[in-house]
Amino acid sequence: MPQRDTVIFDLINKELLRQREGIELIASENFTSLQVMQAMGTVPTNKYAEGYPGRRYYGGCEVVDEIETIAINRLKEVFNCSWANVQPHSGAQANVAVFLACLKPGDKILGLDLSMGGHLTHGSPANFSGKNYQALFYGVKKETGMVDYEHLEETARREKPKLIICGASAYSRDWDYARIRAVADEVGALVMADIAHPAGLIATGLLNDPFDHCHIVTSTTHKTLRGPRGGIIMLRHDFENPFGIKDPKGNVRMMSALLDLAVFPGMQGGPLEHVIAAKAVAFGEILDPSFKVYGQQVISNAQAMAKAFVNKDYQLISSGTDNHLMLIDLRNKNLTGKKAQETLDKAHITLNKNAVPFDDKSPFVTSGIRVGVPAVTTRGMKEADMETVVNFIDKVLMNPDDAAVINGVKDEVKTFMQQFPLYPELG
Ligand code: DSN
Repeated sequence: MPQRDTVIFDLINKELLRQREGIELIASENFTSLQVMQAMGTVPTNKYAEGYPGRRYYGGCEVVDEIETIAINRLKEVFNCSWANVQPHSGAQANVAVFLACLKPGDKILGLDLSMGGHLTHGSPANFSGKNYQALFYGVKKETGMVDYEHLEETARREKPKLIICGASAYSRDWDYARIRAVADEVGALVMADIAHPAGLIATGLLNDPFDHCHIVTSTTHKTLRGPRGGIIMLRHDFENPFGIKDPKGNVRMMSALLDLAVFPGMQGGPLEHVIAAKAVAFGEILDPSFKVYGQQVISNAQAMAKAFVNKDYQLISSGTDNHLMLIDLRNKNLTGKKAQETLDKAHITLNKNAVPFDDKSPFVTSGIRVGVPAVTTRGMKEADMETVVNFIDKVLMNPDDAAVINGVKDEVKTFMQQFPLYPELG
């Protein structure tokens, strides 16, 4: 056997230290439990298992069949679904599979504009979704920062897309899924909800439930769901594809079968059974009542943080939050998102620059930042800690070129974070 790779393991330890000492506010990040992380580093990584439980293309799949079946069953219980696929390697892959199962190349899709908080896979010209399909967009209202449902409805009625996508990466409000379904039914479109960001809050009943209104729901597993990095696809109610997409043999199949075929062999090969094992562990944790307490704390923390920012005259898009994140326009502070992100990084406060709706700056610079609380809530922070975190952020942003102030905050952050141990079992 080769010698232990100390170069890489030293870097992994360095990353552990970075995560421990800093304040993690990237809205799409979280810290898995130790057992979720441990499940990922296990022997199913060695196993090829193309296919699905009970119908694989390789021998020796009896154990991974059990693992994958438990993952599917637990996920179905989490979201009260009739069908789920746990194989997508990421949320983007989950969305690719939905497009393959539902649409023909060139079909029209309608999603939230990336520059208004949407996601690359919802039709961006830089992504497969914008290259292979005719992408149309709705946005948010300039005055309120809320989804412009009238614009969505007008566009749907005029363009008659085949797929309407709801969901976002930088939107702090809940969704009116019933309203989107109503116009979709009117124009003959399917509705896909990409709940990657708020999934953990939906799973615990703290936000509107998309499943009765949206034909198909996709998500990542690593954001508010607090699982390993990965994707999932779910149906509460199965149905026939209304657009005549058939399986490779030309047979009409239910959407669940088309989605399974779209994931494998449509766009992935062997599933990552070690990650599926970790997904199963995470879904088990979500089914425990303690996960709802976590979700409630996420929302309380986000609201406490939003209030603390507003008290310091930061401008929040839509003036607040219903979920785990907030989007802040920094133009009244004479800062760009890029400068804010880079300066906060120096104080070990991690977040990301983000375009704000109707931004006049490029996506590399941006006028805003996105701030999320799932990770710091997992670390054990409560409402009062949000005020402390906002005070750190404000001190840095008000002194962006003062190295002494920034280093001082970095030291304060390190001391502060010692109250919130991360993976103490790892030494
Ligand atoms: N990159 C993710 C996020 O940060 O929201 C979305 O895929």
